[in-house]
Amino acid sequence: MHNYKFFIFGCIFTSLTWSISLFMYWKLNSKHIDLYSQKQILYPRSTYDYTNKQELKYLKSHIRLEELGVIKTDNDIYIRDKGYKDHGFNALISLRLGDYREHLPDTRHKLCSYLKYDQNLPEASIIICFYNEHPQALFRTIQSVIRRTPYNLLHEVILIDDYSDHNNLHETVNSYIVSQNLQNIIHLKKTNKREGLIRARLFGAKLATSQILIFLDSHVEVNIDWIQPLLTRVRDNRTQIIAPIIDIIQPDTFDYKSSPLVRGGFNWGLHFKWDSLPKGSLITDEDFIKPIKTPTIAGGLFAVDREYFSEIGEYDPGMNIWGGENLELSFRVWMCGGSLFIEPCSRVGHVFRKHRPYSAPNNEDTMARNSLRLAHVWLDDFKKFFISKRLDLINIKYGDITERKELRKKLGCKNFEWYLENVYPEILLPTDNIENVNKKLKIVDRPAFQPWNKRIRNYTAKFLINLSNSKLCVHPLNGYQTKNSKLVLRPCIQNMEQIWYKTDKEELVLAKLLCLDSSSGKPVISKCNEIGSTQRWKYSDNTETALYNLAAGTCLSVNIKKVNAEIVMDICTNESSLNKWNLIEIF
Ligand code: LR7
Ligand code: MN
Repeated sequence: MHNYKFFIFGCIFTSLTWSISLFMYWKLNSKHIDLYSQKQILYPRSTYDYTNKQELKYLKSHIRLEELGVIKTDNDIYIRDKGYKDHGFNALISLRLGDYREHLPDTRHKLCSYLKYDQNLPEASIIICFYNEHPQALFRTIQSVIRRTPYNLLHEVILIDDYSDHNNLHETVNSYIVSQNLQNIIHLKKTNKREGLIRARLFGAKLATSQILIFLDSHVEVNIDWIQPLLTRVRDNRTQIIAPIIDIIQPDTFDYKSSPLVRGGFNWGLHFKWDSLPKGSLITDEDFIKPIKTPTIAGGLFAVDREYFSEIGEYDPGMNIWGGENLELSFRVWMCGGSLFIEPCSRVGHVFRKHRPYSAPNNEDTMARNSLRLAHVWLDDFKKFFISKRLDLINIKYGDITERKELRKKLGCKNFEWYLENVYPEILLPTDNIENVNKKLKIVDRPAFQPWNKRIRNYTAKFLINLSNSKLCVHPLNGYQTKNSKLVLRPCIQNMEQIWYKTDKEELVLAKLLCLDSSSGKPVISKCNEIGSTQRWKYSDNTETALYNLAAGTCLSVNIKKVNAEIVMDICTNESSLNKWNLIEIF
């Protein structure tokens, strides 16, 4: 009996201690979560309310992102097309996404989520400069930073408006900051004239006050726990500059896609490019979370110790508007005693636009100017490879570079040959003989990855596209092999001209050759570009279905039901029978 009592007490005592320790453990671990949600209360947000779901029912598409591009009015078309022109992406979707998206895929390797970061990392000043940015793209950049950065690690966000001249952009951004009650953390400043991203960032860096600077482009979304790996490494070694993995935000749909682990390189045109990792770099799971030593960084997103940034010579203030500063910084850091790494557990999505939507004053080729500057300061004899590739630049003025040359001397930097041999030994030189080339090619797996690499196509079905209640099918006007051929209605016939192959990436490939594409406003068949969007088509059924294009936000239609009627893209309505199709399967 006695023993039994002890046993009961024992049980109660053990469970109590367990509960207390579990509670303590939970309390400690949730510390950063608490701070995080406190922030959410401090900074309430508005999100885009998509109310008109009724109209979309017949598409039977349940993914919100896919509905966001739907065109309903002429004004929608205007917003979309002006957006492509002014920003290089689908601004209708950007607008409707609003200022924050809660759910981004966690694109990190699974081991990253088990890492515990030090709670007392140094604080960061985030510097974002922008020129005529689409407001919602900028707001998402800001909100993603505010909401996905632990409260105690975010010292300030410094927004530099590089003398934007789009309608009241500065005012719009300013009122947004006030309306969100973010004045204490976001400092918005404007340059006195258009400076370009290099001098705009220098201006921002001068205002920053915390130990670590993080530069971001104005159209990014930072992902879960993005900042901790960057801060940890810069704190542990102040001469390392650390970049995240740059995930891909697709410009037509704003789909967020994971990027593989790659590193930065360059070619003799002095263009940045991505390279594969050396063979054997990624074998065990742990390999996927190790920092990646990189010869160059892309330039837009990186963390650096503020004092080190200044010691090493910041940026070359003689560089204009855009281009080259990323390679200049990369060469300088490696040659003058620092190093560059990519942290695979830090992920930031960046909108890869269809084209650069702005030019420089007087149409200056600033990439050429800036590349000449960096070649003359840093490349030693190797600059001949660049110059001989770009004889067209011979008369271009690149300004005075004395100060940058002095900086190189003052810092006692190593030469470019050292850099090539020690940091980027696999780069091919125009003077390499066959033997050398083969030796270098063995270091890495080639061809190197680019986000839009070729892939193997998987076909999942094949069919004719028949206009409902008719005997007419979609047919290429100039033959199935002709790129950019328009499409018309012709009597249905089972041959190469009319058999469409559906792929697992939602493309429709005519005769396994060219893809149905909405990119030029009118549907055409064009080279399959492997990045989807204008070539991605949604349908709900095989009969009486709409064929909805994800990037266009409109549906495949005709204006009249007759032979040779042109196929067009039109607003998706349920009433019209001129946009309903039967997909007649062929086995
Ligand atoms: O005159 C200007 N003033 C500015 O403030 C021109 C641009 N900007 C701003 C602009 O709004 C943006 O926020 O500067 C930022 C970068 O300009 P982008 O987005 O036009 O550059 P990018 O993404 O096309 O190009 C890449 O290369 C550039 C070379 O100068 C910069 O280093 C960019 O930061 C860099 N972007 C990235 O590294 C993101 C990943 C791309 C890749 C690969
Ligand atoms: Mn960019």
